[in-house]
Amino acid sequence: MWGNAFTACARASGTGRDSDPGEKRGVGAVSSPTFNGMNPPAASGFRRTAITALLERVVATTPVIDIHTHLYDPLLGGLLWGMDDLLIYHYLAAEAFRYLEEPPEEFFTRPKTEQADRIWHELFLAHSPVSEACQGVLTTLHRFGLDPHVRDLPALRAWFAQWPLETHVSRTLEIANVAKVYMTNSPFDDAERAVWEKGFLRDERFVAALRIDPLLVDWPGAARRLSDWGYNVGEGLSASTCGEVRRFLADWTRRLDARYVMVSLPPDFAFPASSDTAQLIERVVLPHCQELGLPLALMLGVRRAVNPRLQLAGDGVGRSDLSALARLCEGFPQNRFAVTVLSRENQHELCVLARKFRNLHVFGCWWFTNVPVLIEEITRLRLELLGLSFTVQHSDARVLEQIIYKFDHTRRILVKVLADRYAELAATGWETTEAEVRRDVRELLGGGFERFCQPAA
Ligand code: HDL
Ligand code: ZN
Repeated sequence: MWGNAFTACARASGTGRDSDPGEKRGVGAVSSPTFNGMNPPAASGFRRTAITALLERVVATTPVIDIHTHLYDPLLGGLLWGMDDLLIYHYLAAEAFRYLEEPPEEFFTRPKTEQADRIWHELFLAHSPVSEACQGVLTTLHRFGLDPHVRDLPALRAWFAQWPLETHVSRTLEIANVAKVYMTNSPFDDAERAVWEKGFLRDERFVAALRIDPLLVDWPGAARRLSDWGYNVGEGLSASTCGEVRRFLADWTRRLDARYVMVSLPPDFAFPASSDTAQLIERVVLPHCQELGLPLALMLGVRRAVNPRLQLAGDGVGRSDLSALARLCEGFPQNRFAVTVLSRENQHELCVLARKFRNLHVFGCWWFTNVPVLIEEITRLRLELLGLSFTVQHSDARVLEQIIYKFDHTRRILVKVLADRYAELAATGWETTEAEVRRDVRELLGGGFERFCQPAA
């Protein structure tokens, strides 16, 4: 029982009454006495220490299933890695543009190393790297055993450049303790489509997700492309056109062995509606997902190209009307929806909706919410409203090594938040075994999502 695990930890940490071997304590004996029916006091210091020590071990050693990234199977091509890609990541570029004199258009014409030089100077040398994206680079270097304090960018570049990619991929996944990576795979990406059509030997650690934004947010443009690819579609959403779009989705779901279908939608996404987006979701995407037993992953609240001059760094955020999500969950109980929202203001409402609809799985602290202050706030909110039935984090990594810091930072917060919850349990006398803690953490770090993805029996 927790008492054993807990006592062992207390003994190991050499603190507290419970480490006294002479005392025989039965179930509940470790709980604090109730004071005239008042709530027992929160778990005292030594108990917290024991709980935190156990959680640090369990959270660190529980492999993560990373359910949304922009990483690629090494043989698919397009995988970004190494020091320059870490530095020119669009999160850092956006922060550097706040200091750089030159216009973004000029900056983007420069070679990657020159862009990285400028970002390194502005965000690490001329100003302390206190932002989450900057600290992430330093956490990553530290976990590789590198000392960025030398501030020698050429030496850091050379360290990365020496490794064969396959070796580096395996070592990075091992350091991050990530067991599986869900990619973002788009047939609308010309380079990627060509490799899928030719075929390649898959790395089982990288699984596919079919990303269909162009289909849903720019139907006229997508219709022209589907037509070029041999799908007999017209611009109007006739029954035959919808049938052809389903054939397109079926072809690519099969080619990728896609585990879910994903789209990101703007804050003004409405459902039900007469828009192409709503009509295609209702008449094509959801029937396809239901037929193949796939969840539809929705990422809601992104305002694309708020400042297009910043390219990938130019997107912004807006608060979504989540009544659209409520109508989807209610209207399509046979479909499953994995959802994350970009606006902090939408987080509470999303949790309440998840309490109403079991076909809604909440995941991740996406993009602008992937900062410690909000990861902690959002994870506490979800634990207190949803218990363990959500997925704490996805990395959204675009550069291989980012999975190290994105999960290192989340794991630290998860230990803190879970320690509070388990300490509250312990203070009521509820003992949790180490096996139960391991089960709970597995659930939160991707196990629950993979079960959510399984078609109903
Ligand atoms: O649409 C998305 O999948 C977002 O995650 C964007 O790719 C965004 O640019 C990003 O990388 N966020 O972390
Ligand atoms: Zn993403």
